[in-house]
Amino acid sequence: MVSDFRKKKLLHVFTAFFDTNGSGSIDKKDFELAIEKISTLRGWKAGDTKYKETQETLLKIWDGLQSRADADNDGQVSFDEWVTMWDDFAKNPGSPLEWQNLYAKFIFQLEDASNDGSIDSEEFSSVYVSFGLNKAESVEAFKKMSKGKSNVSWDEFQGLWKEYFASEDKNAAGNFIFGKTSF
Ligand SMILES: [Ca+2]
Ligand SMILES: [Ca+2]
Repeated sequence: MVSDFRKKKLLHVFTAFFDTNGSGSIDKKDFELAIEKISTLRGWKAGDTKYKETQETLLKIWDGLQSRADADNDGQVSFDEWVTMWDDFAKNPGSPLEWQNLYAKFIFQLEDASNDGSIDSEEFSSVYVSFGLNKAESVEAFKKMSKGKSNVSWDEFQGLWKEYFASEDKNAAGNFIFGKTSF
């Protein structure tokens, strides 16, 4: 059984970051849209190296996600399939799937716009605003996640990431890594 609290966290990531076209399930089209959206945010054009890298990474993430989560093989990852997959992760957060690692790294690097190996409040909140989240809430979420520090490193982020998907503790700092302050 996955608790309501964890389900709400999973729903937030599903809705805000994966089901890009709002169809109620995740499929390849969502990733194609996300590639466009992120490239527009960063000013990359089709043919640019960064555009191609983003496309390659996101399509790899989709392949990995679909092959592990799409249990009924209909080309769509439903919310129930999503929850089942993350519940498997939560049982053994030390052994993530390859696509889960890729996605964690992708989000971190997307936020680390200055490419100095850590993310700050402005970098964090501007990415989430581009995904439709509220700026003030994202800034607040950063404060909670960083416990008041101005930066979060990749090492710290990986620990916070595990907490997001596995922790039942409502006060865990990891609950805030996706820009939301309450569930
Ligand atoms: Ca969709
Ligand atoms: Ca499915």
